[in-house]
Amino acid sequence: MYTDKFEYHDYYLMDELLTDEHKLIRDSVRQWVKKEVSPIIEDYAQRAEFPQHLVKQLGEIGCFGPTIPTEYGGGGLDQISYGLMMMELERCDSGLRSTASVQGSLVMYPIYTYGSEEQRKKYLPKLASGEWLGCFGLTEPSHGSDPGSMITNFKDAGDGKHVILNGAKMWISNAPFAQVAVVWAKNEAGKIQGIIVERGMEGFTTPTTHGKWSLRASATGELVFDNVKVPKENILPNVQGLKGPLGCLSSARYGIAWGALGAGLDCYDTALRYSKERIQFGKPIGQFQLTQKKLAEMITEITKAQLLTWRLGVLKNEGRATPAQISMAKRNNVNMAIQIAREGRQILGGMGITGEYSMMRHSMNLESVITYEGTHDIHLLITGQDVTGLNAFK
Ligand code: TGC
Ligand code: FAD
Repeated sequence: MYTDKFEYHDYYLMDELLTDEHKLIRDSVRQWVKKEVSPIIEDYAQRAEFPQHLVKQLGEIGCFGPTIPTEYGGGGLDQISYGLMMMELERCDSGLRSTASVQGSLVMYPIYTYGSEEQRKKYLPKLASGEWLGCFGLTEPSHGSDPGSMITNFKDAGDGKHVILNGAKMWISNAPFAQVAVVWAKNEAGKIQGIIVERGMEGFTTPTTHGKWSLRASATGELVFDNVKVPKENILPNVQGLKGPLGCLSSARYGIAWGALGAGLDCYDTALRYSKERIQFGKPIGQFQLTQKKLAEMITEITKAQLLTWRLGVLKNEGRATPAQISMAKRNNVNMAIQIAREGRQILGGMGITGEYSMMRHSMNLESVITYEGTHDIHLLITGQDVTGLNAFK
């Protein structure tokens, strides 16, 4: 069974940039992960099962919507606290972080930012506590990188109280277990709006996606809307257009940048420890120059990513982080983590492919992380557009 022997690596003394509260938050999430999740996560991933019992606990330790004000059940914390939490969750498993980032950044964030006061009061406390799980429906079978072309739509039901929702969403994290879905759909004028759909509404189903080799401990599914009658009061009133869902993605991508750092740190830590213990040709494999090259490059990339992410957190706290800066960090850090997982697995030799170590699971998980919330290439093009002023998408 995979156990948690993790040691933190802080080559540039980044801890000195954190407050005592930040360190307390990080360490308490780390302790929870070590006790409650690390001993079971490999089994759940092997069985492709979602550890549903952790949802309530994630709420209890404050991992759902930590930056949402306390009056709505959130933590009222800053962006670096949020990032540190995501780092600790993804150090264990990207699927665990996915559950939390969808709930906080993609479900609570839009309800808080674009919702009415009634919607905030009705949904946020239950989502914060983990009593309800939420999901976010943007991607469609035929529209992934280009969500602006979506076809899911709603029309007035003619009774003055409801709209009729039709369409389908695909690849939706948390969908099979979610009580609430924040769905992005076009209104009769063709403008994108957010609408809250609840489990149990007639015509709404959430088939599970089977056969994934990645994020196996995270539940993924579809959202199918067949003439679903949704109360008009469930429409998010304060945003129209693609900037609504993309604003949520800015929050989630920021969390992923921190999360990927966690996965990279865990892979580096595992590889470093193994390199000192494993003897071949009469010496530890860490003594060979080729192994040292791998490890030295890993800690260099981790340190660069730590600096990038911390600075982004400061800018985000000040309300100055741009979507393009967030894209750069998401892209860089996920790529850094996936490279470290691949190189680290090689340091472990054959043992690297087993569930005795976290490496292969991280490596497979990160194949999703490098694709969702905007692919590696989409983020490159966002940076390209930002620096040239020329749009490659149009
Ligand atoms: P474009 O014309 O560029 O923009 C439309 C409007 O949106 C504004 N905007 C943003 N606003 C806030 N945050 C951002 N990050 C923003 N990016 C753009 C933009 O200013 C504009 O506003 P306005 O007022 O002028 O209308 O849109 P486009 O159609 O050309 O598309 C641009 C593109 C390709 C970058 C974008 O669509 C994109 O990011 N595509 C990738 C799709 C994506 O990331 N999907 C993610 C689905 S959710 C998910 O994967 C969850 S996984 C969760 C988990 O398990 O952890
Ligand atoms: P496509 O858009 O078809 O892209 C295929 C390839 O074409 C990619 O390599 C892409 O980079 C490339 N490409 C596309 N356009 C361009 C271009 N203009 N220039 C150059 N290359 C281009 N979505 C949600 O809404 N909610 C969720 O909770 C959610 N969870 C997910 C969980 C998992 C496990 C996965 C795998 C996905 C999830 N997604 C979710 C969907 C995810 O956001 C999409 O998979 C992603 O945005 C890419 O869309 P696509 O898969 O349709 O690929």
